Formats: sequence, structure tokens, C-alpha cells
Amino acid sequence: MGYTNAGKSTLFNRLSGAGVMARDLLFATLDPTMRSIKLPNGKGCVISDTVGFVSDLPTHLVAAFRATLEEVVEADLIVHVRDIAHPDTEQQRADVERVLKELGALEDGGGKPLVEAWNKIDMLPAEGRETLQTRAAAGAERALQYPVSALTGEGIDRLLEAIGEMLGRAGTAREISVPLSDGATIAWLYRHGEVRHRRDDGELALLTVALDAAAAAQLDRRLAR
Ligand SMILES: Nc1nc2c(ncn2[C@@H]2O[C@H](COP(=O)(O)OP(=O)(O)OP(=O)(O)O)[C@@H](O)[C@H]2O)c(=O)[nH]1
Ligand SMILES: [Mg+2]
Repeated sequence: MGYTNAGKSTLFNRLSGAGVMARDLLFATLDPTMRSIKLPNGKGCVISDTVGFVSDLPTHLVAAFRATLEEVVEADLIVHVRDIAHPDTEQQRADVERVLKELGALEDGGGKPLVEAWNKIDMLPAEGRETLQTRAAAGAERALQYPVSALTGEGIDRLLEAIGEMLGRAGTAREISVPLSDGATIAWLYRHGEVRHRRDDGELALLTVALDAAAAAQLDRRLAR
């Protein structure tokens, strides 16, 4: 998803161009905005193109969009496609995130895994691109971000690898040690994950917890605080 004209459909076509599978014939018939693709890790996933957001979308229209944006609400992972070469790119991001919040897909401290595709880097001068690559690598911002060009294909492999990695975490167990004094995090793990094993050692609780992709991303944010 993303702002109108950000390049969502171009990215969608680029991603589905290479690895179109036979069952896409069915998808293409049922819904031309859905495709199954193969990720670099060999796993399959279904990608879905959405309508673009525009700013000043009245709240009653947001409600009407709810139906068409059901894919976003149901998705395991959101790729926020941004026109990073647009002078208003930051304002566009804020607008899109506001709509996502209204849809309940981006609640504070909750929501689902989100990656930003910083699209149209081919339009930036060389030094602007370098600054972006540095910002993205530093991961200083809220979401994971990947500079790409849907037009030239630059950066697409790294984006796909990241998507595969984030989705691959779904249902896998992690070992986490939490200070016993941090009762809130321990309670959070019981609420959002499936605690398979627990051993308390001194001042630490050592937990083995199975988390889905959304909970794993939330935990990462929680532990990074
Ligand atoms: N230079 C450049 N242009 C791009 C890139 N990606 C998309 N575009 C252009 O941006 C324009 C909009 O692209 P779309 O893919 O239709 O954008 P969209 O987000 O699907 O737009 P809506 O569906 O209307 O919201 C088109 O003219 C594309 O060719 C890119 O990486 N680089
Ligand atoms: Mg489009």
C-alpha cells in the first residue's frame, strides 16, 4: 500500500514478473490485484496491490475504503511503498500512516510488520541516493526501509529477502531472557505468544516462546526501547 502514484502497481508488476506460478491463472481470473510469488528463501507468498491513498481523505471515505483495503487489514506484512523522490514524501508518509491507524492496522505498539519500500531512487541524484542508503542502513527510523526502483529493479532483491525473513519468523520459537523485574514484558509474552518453556535463573526468566510474524516484530520494537 501507499500514497497515490508512489509506484505500487509498478512494484507489484516487477515482483510478480519473474516468478509467476501456474495457479496465478486462477488468481488473475479471480482478482487481477493478487499474485503468488516465490521469495528468495524458496517460500511462496501472495502479494496484493491496493488503491492509493490521497491526502485529506474524509473519514467517511476511509470507512468506504475499508472494504477495498481488507487485504491490508488481513495481511501478514505491509509494504509501504513511498515515492522517496517526491518533495512531499514525509507528509505523504504521515497521511498514509494516519489512514493505516484508522484501519486499525498500525496501532501504537501493536499492528503488523511493516517495511517501507523507498521507491524511485533512480530519480535522485547520486549524492541524494547515498544519503538514503546510509539512512536506510542505519535503520534510524521506525520501520525497516529498503531503497528500491520498481522501474529499474534496483534494490528489489534485498526487499524480497527482508520480506522472506520477516514472514519466515512466523510460528518459529525464540529464546528470550527477561529480567524477572520486568513483569510487564513477561506478561506480554504470555499474552501474545505461546510460552513453550520457562526457567528462572537468578534474576532472569529464560523463556522459549513461539511468536507469529506480527508479535515477533512487536517484540523487537519492545526490546529496542
Ligand atoms: N522513475 C521512476 N518512476 C516510477 C517508479 N515506480 C513507478 N514509477 C512511475 O510512477 C508512476 C505511478 O506508478 P504506479 O505504479 O501506477 O503508482 P501507484 O502507486 O500504483 O498509483 P495508484 O494506483 O494510482 O495509487 C508511473 O508513471 C510509473 O512509471 C520508479 O521506481 N522510478
Ligand atoms: Mg496502482
